[in-house]
Amino acid sequence: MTIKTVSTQPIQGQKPGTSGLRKKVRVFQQTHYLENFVQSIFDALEGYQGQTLVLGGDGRYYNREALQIILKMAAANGFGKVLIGRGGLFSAPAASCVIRKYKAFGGVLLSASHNPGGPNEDFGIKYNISAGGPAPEQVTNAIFERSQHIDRYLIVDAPDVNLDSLGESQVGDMKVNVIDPVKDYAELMEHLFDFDRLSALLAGNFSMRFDAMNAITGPYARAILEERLGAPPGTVMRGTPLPDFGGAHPDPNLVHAHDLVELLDGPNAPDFGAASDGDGDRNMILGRHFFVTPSDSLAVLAANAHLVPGYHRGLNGVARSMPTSQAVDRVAEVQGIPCYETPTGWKFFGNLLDAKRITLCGEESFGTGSDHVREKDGLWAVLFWLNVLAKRGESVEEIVRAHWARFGRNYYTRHDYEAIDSEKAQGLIDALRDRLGELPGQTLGTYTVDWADDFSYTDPVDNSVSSHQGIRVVFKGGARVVYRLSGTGTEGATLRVYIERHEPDPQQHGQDPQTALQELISIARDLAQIEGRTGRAEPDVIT
Ligand code: VG1
Ligand code: CO
Repeated sequence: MTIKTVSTQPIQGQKPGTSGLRKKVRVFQQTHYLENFVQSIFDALEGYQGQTLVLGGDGRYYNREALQIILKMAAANGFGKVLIGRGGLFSAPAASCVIRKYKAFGGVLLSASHNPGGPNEDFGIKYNISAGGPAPEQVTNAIFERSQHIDRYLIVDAPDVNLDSLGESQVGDMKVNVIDPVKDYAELMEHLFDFDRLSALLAGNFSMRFDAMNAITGPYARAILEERLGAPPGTVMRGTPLPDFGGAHPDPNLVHAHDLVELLDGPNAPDFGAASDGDGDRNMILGRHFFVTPSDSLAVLAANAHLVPGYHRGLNGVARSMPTSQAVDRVAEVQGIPCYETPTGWKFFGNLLDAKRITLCGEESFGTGSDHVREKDGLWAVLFWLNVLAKRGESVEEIVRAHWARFGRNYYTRHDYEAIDSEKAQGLIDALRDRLGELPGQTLGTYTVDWADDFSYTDPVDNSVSSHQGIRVVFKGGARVVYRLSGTGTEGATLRVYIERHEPDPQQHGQDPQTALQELISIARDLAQIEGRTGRAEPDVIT
């Protein structure tokens, strides 16, 4: 095999964010840009000679070209074998499943998740470790560090691999195995959930729709829901992954999954609706005329886990990202299990899952998962809900309302201010940080600040510290406002403001969250001087 050593120079700003490196496609297409980052990943790792690498992406624009480059670089760097999904496809949770099942050294995943795809849109790359999850901060820091000193990369001269037929081929001295991207994942799901009961549910009067948003979960949802469980054809909407997601935004929320939302709000609405994102790790859950917030979804799954075969023995513990509502904390308290609060991003759950301290975890950003893989998992959450629905024989709304009646309702909303000037955004956070000491005791409207901090996390397993993870302002009685800057945006900065309060009184559970949180929302705006500092009177997106 002929290995070429290509000389190169560091490129500014190749710093991995919340989940890897995400930039515009045209940024990735610059000379040496992708190659530099891939070589930096390999240079930051040790001991992979002759080992297996899992490779795949969500099928977005530039996926295939990037995969061919990475295959040739993996061969040049000495990997023994690559497992790649047919068509270059893997959802994030399926890649995690395959890494674990075949004891791979790690995986390189290509996606920009819920961000749009296409020549003028977004692309992304991240590295997952042998446990199957996103690389922890020590590794991503080492990759970044390397990218700032890189002077060469290695690549072999070889023809492109045919990614469209299953089977083995060779790139240089490295084996390439094109595998079915769905099979191993589907087997894992069958092991966790009661497929007989799910088939019976879907064969009866129960009706559902799943919106794959022209993204990666289409093939998975069709294979599992329609082919294996017998849901009628057409249950899966927008089920073919397209390089530009059909021009849509593959973000499973009330705005971007509007066709599904309209169906569930309309006459003859199905009993259940769900959607997943670009790389298949997010989920949105809908009942007939009813939206389940991701924070509530995590709490409901935790409270009902014993009804599902894979979790019938109960949970070791649960975890949520810091800005996620505290609904799951109350379930953990009642169950007498630990509840951990981690920084935003799935990588922080990895150690807790590996150490068996937790079984379920989730984020407010439509992410839920468990110890079955090391990524959040959209379709898994859908199957979990279906299993709970089948077992309880109640509607989505009945289950959630009963949950609120028992645990109280955590009114919750997230307000995003997108593409704001990066310096102004940082200035706003810095100003809040400077005032943390003077906030406790201050009365704002009917609320009094109890305490405030800049969230810092010490990993209970390896004691690593991650600081500056978001400003928390907590009021007496437990209501909170959290401010943080996004680590996944590709244009300017995105300020996220998370607002929450607990309502124990069932008589008060029928309000719209924006109304129930009205006072806190205006306190949050004033406290951070959002309009004065960013010029934005209203958020761009309200979830
Ligand atoms: C966002 C979410 C975060 C999630 C991350 C990756 O990050 O808030 O909860 O883990 O996206 O999700 P940020 O830094 O923009 O707030 V995914 O589906 O893009 O892997
Ligand atoms: Co995603």
